[in-house]
Amino acid sequence: MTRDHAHPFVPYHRPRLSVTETLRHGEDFHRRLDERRSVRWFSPNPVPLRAIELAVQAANTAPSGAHFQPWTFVATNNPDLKRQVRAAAEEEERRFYHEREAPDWHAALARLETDEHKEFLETAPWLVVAFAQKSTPLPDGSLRKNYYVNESVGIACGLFIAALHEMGLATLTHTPNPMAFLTELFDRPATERPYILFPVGYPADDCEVPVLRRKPLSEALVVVTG
Ligand code: IYR
Repeated sequence: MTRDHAHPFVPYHRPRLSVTETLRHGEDFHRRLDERRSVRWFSPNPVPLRAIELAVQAANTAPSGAHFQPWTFVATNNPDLKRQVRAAAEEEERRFYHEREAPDWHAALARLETDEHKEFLETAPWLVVAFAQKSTPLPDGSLRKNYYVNESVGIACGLFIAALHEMGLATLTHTPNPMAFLTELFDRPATERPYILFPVGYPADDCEVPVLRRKPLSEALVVVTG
């Protein structure tokens, strides 16, 4: 295909798999992803920074609105900072669980047996916060508006989670409510807002997860044949 491009394009080729191989790759990938669970009990064993870098590199391959890549991942293994994050998150969560009128939430969350105690925010060797950039300051001092920020950062976070899982690491998509305290603690600009807080580490040896079932494909996929 030859077009007169105003911007540089390069050919894009992927190895053409046979149909059998196509399906085998899909089955293998699904089988591995299906072993992932959100974890709330972490081993304190250290995780090298390189593992976090690799997961963020995977996240950084996400498609994004206008390819503006509107995310920043901020990682810390600083015990003092983790303690401050935990204290602030638990204060918000105490309000959520005890003071706010949230009966619908409480019923929906019952089987997860979550409460306001967030020990994992200190036990997990790393905390990684995904920040969403509503706009991005450019070198010339102007502010670029970003598009489809939620979708873009959501996809990046999905890839981040999958990459951690591939490395045998675990995480939790933790969203203390509200999360504004993270902007301050991590000294992020006002153009960014905290999106998801990920504790990252190996699951604790005695880690348990609630018994949940994934909805069957028949509920997840509607096929309209032509
Ligand atoms: N943010 C609270 C409550 C909570 C909300 C949802 I939706 C969950 O799937 C799990 C928990 C907490 O982290 O405990």
